[in-house]
Amino acid sequence: MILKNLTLNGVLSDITVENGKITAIAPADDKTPGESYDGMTVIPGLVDIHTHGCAGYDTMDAHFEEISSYLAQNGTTSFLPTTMTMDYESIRRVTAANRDVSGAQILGFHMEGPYIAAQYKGAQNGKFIKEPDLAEFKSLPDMKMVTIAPELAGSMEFIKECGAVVSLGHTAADYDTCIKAIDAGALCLTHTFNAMPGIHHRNPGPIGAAVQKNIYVQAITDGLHLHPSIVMLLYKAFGPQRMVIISDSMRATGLCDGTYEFGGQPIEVKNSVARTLDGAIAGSTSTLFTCMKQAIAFGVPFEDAVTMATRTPADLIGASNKGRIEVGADADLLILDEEMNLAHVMIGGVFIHQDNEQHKRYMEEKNVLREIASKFHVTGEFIAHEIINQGNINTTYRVDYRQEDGSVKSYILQRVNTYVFKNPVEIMKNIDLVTTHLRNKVRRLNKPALHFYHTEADNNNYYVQDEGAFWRLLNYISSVTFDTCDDLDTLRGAGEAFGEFQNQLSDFDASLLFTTIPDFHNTAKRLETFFAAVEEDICGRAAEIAEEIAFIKENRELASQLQQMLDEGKLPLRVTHNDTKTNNVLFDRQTFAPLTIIDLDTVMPGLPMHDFGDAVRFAASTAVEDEPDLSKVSLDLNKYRAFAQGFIGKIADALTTAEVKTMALGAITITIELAVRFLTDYLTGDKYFKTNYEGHNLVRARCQLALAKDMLSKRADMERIVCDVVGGI
Ligand code: GN1
Ligand code: MG
Repeated sequence: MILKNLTLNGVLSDITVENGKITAIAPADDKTPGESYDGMTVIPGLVDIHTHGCAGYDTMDAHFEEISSYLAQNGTTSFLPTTMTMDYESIRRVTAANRDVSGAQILGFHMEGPYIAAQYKGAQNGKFIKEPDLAEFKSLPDMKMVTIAPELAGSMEFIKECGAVVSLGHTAADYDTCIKAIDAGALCLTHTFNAMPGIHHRNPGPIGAAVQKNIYVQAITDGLHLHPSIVMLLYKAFGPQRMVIISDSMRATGLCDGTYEFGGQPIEVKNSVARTLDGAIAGSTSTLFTCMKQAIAFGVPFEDAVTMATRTPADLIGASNKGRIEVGADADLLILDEEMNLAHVMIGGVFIHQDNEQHKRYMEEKNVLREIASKFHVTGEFIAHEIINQGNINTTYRVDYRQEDGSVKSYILQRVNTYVFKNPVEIMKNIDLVTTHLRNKVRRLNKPALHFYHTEADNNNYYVQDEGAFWRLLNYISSVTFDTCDDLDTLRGAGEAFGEFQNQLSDFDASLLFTTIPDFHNTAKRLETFFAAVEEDICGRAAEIAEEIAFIKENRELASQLQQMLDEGKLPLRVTHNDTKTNNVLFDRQTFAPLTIIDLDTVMPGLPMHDFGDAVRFAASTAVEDEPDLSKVSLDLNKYRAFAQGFIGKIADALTTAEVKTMALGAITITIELAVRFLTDYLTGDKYFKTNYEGHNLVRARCQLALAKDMLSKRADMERIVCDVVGGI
């Protein structure tokens, strides 16, 4: 696309944009085809390296869609969401939030505190202030900038080692300390003059040091934080290559006066000025575009003010494709009308519209989820949602609520797949019984337990929407999960967790449970269904899987053995989980100790060999469950042993000899069974498992069959390992 007749640095120009980049800039030429922007000016999209939020949202809410959309509409095309002085977990949540946003792009994060001086905390929350902690900081991904007070113990080492741009701020440091910090690598001052000592002619402080060393200075040029003459003083001392305009905007930006939350404290916004209850200014309510225009009004030449809000901040954080109109740079552009008001915004080569599709979809989904979640007993004010891409059956979201004290409480909201679970009410009855039974046991272990919330209207642990959509809400447990895991201790832990789960249910009366999916792990029946689907071949896909069919036929007898033994009464039924993928174990974020088992939909009478088998086919494989490159797929016997030690170690006392002897067979059986289930779904039109692409079920099935083949070749080893584990107990 060619944008024609735009004034660029005073020259009438045509700008070519291709694949999100600027690919040509030429003097305007009447013969060039394209959209004409007569009388309009083009500048780079603004880059805000210090913003806490806008439009009602704060970076600490860990949701960026609304912020990103509002910033984009107001000319900021990329930014560093800036965190507040708060606890580690709250900051970590921000860095883990979804960054696939419709508007302004996230270039990384700016961490403002907690390594700051209490005396100059400004609107930061003093409760969370602490000394620099390098290990903690390094565990937070994509921190591009950090504001610290250099007088704190450990600062100099932190500045040298932290790997981010260090900006000095919220500091009481004197000139000499700041010079030392700059020599150690500090590169910037944070909202210069605000939250630091000013300049005294014999005591020049941080600003004197910044002048001396010619580092970058951030300035909030909203007309409130700095007197216009001070804006000019900074401009004259530092120039457009060193002075960076920031907004330091907070969540009230774009909204009316009122009371808002900021870093866990109440903030009063009156006549657009935000203050804490002690009167400290608490960020601005201006966008970067407004700040830039203010700087121009105070006397900064237009082109220099633009540079200070675009190229200079981009250079400071090493974003060399941002903040400039040059061939090869990202096509983030603002088109201004004759009064220098914002007319059009382009991000990555695409014009931003009020009715942006991605944003609209997000907002629609949000409204639905807000409505559904409100049916349950929840506390706080709904902030936003995020999809959790896990599980092949149900659809799972995290929904976040802001509490009165400013903290965020998350819940899990899940839509149950009623194609798979024909009778979800029975599932919820099972879950109620099972969680009640488990809660009593888990309490003693001081571990978190799953809790399903009830609806306000009917006191059910589920809510059915008009169209029949079936929803449930449960507590969110902060944790990590693994799809693959190389650490043997963690795998052993997962085994122990599933083993413990089974033990905890050993005194549970199985007759109370509904069968949620009949014949779920009846492998013999699964095979029958498969061969019937091959016969019918309703999608015409059987011919391409001839090889797979042959393998399954060959192993039909073997894969049916466990079911036969069960039918003959040679194996006891126990209450089992039946879906023991290791990503159904939640682990502690720091210690990787297992916290709890999730996904209780299929808790039913079953065989422990199936639970063992399902877990090892998932976790002891050398590849993910749907790896297309079969040469990568095999059973890792070390991982297998680790899981066996954990799982069998916990339940061995209760196992019969027949169960021990068929443990390895359980792994082979369930791997073939799952391949058969994926293939049956493929043959019948992909209705059961969620798929991410055409042919996904076939890829999954082939991967499971490759794994089953490898297991068959290692069967003797697998059996020996089980014997060793049992013998060693
Ligand atoms: C399904 O929903 P999810 O991803 O936990 C399936 C399991 C399969 C698994 C394969 C109710 O589990 O049986 O092993 O996919 N659950 C159901 O990834 O069919
Ligand atoms: Mg499941």
